[in-house]
Amino acid sequence: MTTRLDIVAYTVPKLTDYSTDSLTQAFEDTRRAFRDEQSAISSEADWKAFRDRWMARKSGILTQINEQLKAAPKEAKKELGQHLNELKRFIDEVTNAWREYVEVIPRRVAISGESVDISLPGVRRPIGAEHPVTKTRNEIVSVFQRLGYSVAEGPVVETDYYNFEALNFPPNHPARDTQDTLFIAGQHSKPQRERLLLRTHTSPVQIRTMEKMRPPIRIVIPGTVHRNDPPDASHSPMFHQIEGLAVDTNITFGDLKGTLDHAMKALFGSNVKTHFRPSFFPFTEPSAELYVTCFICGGSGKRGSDPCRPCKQTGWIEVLGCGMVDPNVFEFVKDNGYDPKKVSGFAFGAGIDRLALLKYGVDDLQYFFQGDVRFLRQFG
Ligand code: 2NL
Repeated sequence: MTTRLDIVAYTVPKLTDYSTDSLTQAFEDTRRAFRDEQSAISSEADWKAFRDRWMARKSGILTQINEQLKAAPKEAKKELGQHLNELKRFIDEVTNAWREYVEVIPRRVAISGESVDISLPGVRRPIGAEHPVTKTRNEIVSVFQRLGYSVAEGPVVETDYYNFEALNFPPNHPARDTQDTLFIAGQHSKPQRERLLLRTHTSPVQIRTMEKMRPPIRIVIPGTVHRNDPPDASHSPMFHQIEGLAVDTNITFGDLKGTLDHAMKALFGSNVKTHFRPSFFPFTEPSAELYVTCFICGGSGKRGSDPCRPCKQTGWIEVLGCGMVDPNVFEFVKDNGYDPKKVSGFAFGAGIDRLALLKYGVDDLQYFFQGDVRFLRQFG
């Protein structure tokens, strides 16, 4: 059968030059040919011929390109393979859309108004990709689940009591000023501790969990938090945190160090080193910032002859804050078995978004919240 495809038919060139430029050009030509042929389809017969030409197992164009991959010199195989995979994805997407248009819809139209043919295939929905923040969150959660931690969650709209007071931020204490809080309007008639706000950290859930569960406990709490920060490359009024808490008899700073050192090796690779530097948080005493050797430059502070930006040439990256739970915090949940004379605990908190930026080498936080599939599908 003669179809309009013959006019623009494409033949796979024999590759002799495996340089990056030449491979990129060859695959660009292939994609252009594919698009040209596809735009020439005007009937179901065209569609079938087109599908066979590109997809047929035996000598379709994709198969022919695959043959070339086998024949390619070893050094070029990886790059050629990447190009081929990208081409396959592209072709799959287009052909699936066409199959829907040419095969499924006409059959559905033909039966409409009569009965429903339940043997028809369903509408194919494109498969999404896991969001990089979700991916990072799940990885961290898994590491702690393997250590026996449970996952707890709690409300995003919180009271002043759970977000500040029970975490050892007394009313009017300057520590509250370090977080620019978003309050629900019109609550001045309420006592301060009952006023509602968007939680500025996930810590309130730890208090809520301690009210419900007696020690010993091991929990991690992932979730969204809000602060009144204008959006830029490293800030967003909504972002994600994960916090952890372990309370038992005789929990020491050594347990904190061992647990977090293990977690960092599980997340960033067994060769990272950890470093604890004294810090301050209202709810822990002593408090520390945890640094890991920069997983971008391997701790050297340099990328080739350029300075390493993520670690500012120090070779170390700050990943989270941590410390031993302040006895003042336990006082608020003392009646449920958390007498600071009998139990001790450690806690930590990390910004998931920041870790995801570092992990995936993304240079602007805003990409995470724009929902652009061209960005998101790169993490599929
Ligand atoms: C950071 C630091 C931290 C905690 C969070 C916590 C919670 C309770 C008691 C004690 Cl209920 N501590 N959480 C402790 C130390 C640090 O977060 O920089 N987060 C992004």
